[in-house]
Formats: sequence, C-alpha cells, structure tokens
Amino acid sequence: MDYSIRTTTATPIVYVAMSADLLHPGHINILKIAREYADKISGEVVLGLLTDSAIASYKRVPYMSYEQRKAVMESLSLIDRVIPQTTLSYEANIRALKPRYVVHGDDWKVGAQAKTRQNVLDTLSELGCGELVEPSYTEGISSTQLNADARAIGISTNARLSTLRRLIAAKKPLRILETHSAISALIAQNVFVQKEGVRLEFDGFWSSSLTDSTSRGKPDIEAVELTSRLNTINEIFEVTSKPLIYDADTGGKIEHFVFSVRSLERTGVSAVIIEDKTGLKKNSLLGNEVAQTQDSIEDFCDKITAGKRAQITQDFMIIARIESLILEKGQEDALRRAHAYVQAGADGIMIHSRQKSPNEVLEFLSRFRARDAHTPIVVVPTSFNTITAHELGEAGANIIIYANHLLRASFVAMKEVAEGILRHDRSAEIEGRCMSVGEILSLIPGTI
Ligand code: SPV
Ligand code: MG
Repeated sequence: MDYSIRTTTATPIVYVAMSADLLHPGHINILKIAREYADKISGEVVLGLLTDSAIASYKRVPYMSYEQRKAVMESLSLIDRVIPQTTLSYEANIRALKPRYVVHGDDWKVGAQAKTRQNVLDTLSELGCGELVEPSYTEGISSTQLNADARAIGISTNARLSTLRRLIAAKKPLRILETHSAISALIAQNVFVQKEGVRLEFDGFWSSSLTDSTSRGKPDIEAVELTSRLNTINEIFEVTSKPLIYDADTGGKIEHFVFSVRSLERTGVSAVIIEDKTGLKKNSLLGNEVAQTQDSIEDFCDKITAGKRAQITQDFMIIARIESLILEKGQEDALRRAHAYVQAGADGIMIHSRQKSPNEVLEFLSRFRARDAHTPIVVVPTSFNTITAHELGEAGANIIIYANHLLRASFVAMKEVAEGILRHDRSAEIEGRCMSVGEILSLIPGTI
C-alpha cells in the first residue's frame, strides 16, 4: 500500500492520531475539540490514522482494515484530511506537517503511552511549531472495554479465518501457541506480558497432530481422524477469537485432502499445513531414526494445487511443509522444493529442522529470501529453542510456532500432583501446585 503523504500546505494544521477501530463518543469529543481549534486559526483537522502494522506493533490487529477505517473517518465532517501514521510514534508526521496543535486525551500522561507523549512534546519543542492540547479523558467508555465486550459476543467464522492473512501483512513475526483443548486455548488467548511499553501476546493457535494425538493417548501417525480433531477445534472456537493453523500431517490422499480443506474452511480455520511425506507418517522430530518417505515434488505440487482449487474463501491458506532438512536431503533439495511449491500455489512455506542449532534454518531463510521476499515462512523452533522469535523474524520468518509446549507442561504438572497425592496419602501437600477452585470458578465466564 502507498502510504506517502502530502506535506506541503499553507493552511495551519491541527493534528490528531487515532486507530479509530471502534469509534466511540470519546473519539468524537477529541475530534470536536480539534475542530474548534482548527476553526479558530482557519486551519484544517488532519487525522493521522494508524496503519494496521502500527496498531499491531503494540496491540491486536484492528477489526477493520486501514481502508475500511479510512472510509469511516473520511465521512466525518469534523475531519478535513486523513493520512496514514505508520508508527506508534507521531514524530515523522509532526516533522512532515509541522502542526500548530496536536490534540490527544489526557489519559496518555501515565502508562504505556507516556513515552509517545513525551516524544510529541520533545518534537514540537525542537521544531518550535506548535503545542499539545490534552482535553480530559471521556470517562465510562473506552476501546479496551468495547473490545472486551466484542470478545464476549464472539467472532464470526469468516472474520476469524481472515485474521491470519491480515496479521501476516501487519506484523512480523507472529507467535503461535499449541492448543489441544478449550482450556489450553483460553490460556493462549488471554496470556500476555508487558515489555518496554508493548503488550506481547500470542497471535493464534496451532492445532498440532502430535499433541492432538498424545492427548488422546495415540501415536502421531495420522490415527486421529479429522472429525475428532474438528470437534476439539469447535470447542476451542466457542470460547476464543484468535485464528488457528491446522497441522494436517501429509494431508492424506489428494481425493481426501480436497474435502479436508472445505471442512477446515467451514469451521473457520485460517490455514492448513501439509508436509511433503507419503506413506505411514511418523513425527518429524524422529528424523531418519524411523523409516519416512518424502513425497515427489510433482505429486506434492499436485496436492497443493488440488487443495487451492477446492477452497471456497479467498483468505484460507495452504502452507507447504518441507521435510528435506529433517530427512537430511540438504539445502538444495529444500530450496528446490520451496520454490516449486510456491509455483504450485502454496500460500506459505514451513521449513522444519530437528537440529539443536538454528543454523540450517537460518541458511534456508537467507537463501529463500534472496529469491522470494514475500511468501510467508513458518518455523517451529522445538529443537533449536535458544533463538528468539524476534531473531527468527529478523532472519526472514513470518510465523513462529511453539508446537507442543502447553501439553508438555501440563503433563509434568499433572504427574507431579498425582504422585504427590499417593506419596502423602492426601492432597494437602500439593494444593500449592494446583489452581484454586476459586480461580477455576472465576476463569470461565458464566460460571457464577
Ligand atoms: C506437530 O506439532 O505435530 C508438528 C510439529 O507437526 S513436529 O512435532 O515438530 O513435527
Ligand atoms: Mg504434526
């Protein structure tokens, strides 16, 4: 998208920046005040509308796209012009526009936005062009509350499905967490940390064949059928709003895969990953310790193409997973396959590795990106777990999947508690290892 802005204007400017995703009376109040200031100086109100990636850099991707939000805001008579603000920081736009006034609610004096505010003050003072106006915050209404209410109402199938593509366009890397039940998905949905003023949370869920099988006490050999796995996903979707990526193993026979694609789309799954293996599939982390056969490039391309033809929505993604490094076939083979799969219609590539070091994945990323700057790349750093998601993103990966950690963590905790009850012949000693019943009751909406 072209985000260039017209900077030269003789008319004095009142500048307001907003996400304007859930427009409410608090926004209108700010805009009315900006309008009054503009009218006093015969100026114009310029809205710096935060782009999707500017918003995604500090919170969830907005419900409405930039273009949709722009259409809404341009129709307001309070605003003369809408321009993009491509970062959370106002600095670039203030330097370009040299506004007479910048208007923002006074709520940003404390908390995560205080740094942004200070930067506005510093830039205005350096340029000597204007001043900051801070009307008092409108109590009783906020985007955060509206967002929480919207979440409680739920999300439509299509809105959830399409979120993944929007996230990929707006943010890098995405962090995706394995979920094998509604309760594990609730954790992945709600957990967050605040780091240097930025709220970090998981962007979506991974439905792992390994943990979906393990939680049913079955081996990871495509033994759990799609219907059973979709039941779990439906339970997850009942209580969450984030997008989900589905691990479809080999995708099965082409004739079956086309039906799976439609079932996944109908459920609201955003992407399916199929791996280029054939015959009895075993878990990749076993590598060549077990017999595993890689599919031919031609046959796997046919599967991708058939899947792409079968899908009904525009947004559903088919991601091709390359097992060449797992099966020790080398970089050349992995790269040849990656480019062939993209040619066949794959919407993304997953490169897998079971090395402790990230080096072979980093080499793949750098060589693939030299020829293809845009196709999204997925990595699963289960073995090479010392590299951070941020570093993998810098190296060219778009999606980082933490593929099995919630199940592995719960197993350790459950075993310890079960043994503790036997050891002490009562539960008093292990209470501290358990969530309290009170917490359980307050965790799930609708319990009380
Ligand atoms: C899974 O989570 O089931 C995967 C990733 O396919 S891996 O187990 O590393 O093969
Ligand atoms: Mg799997």
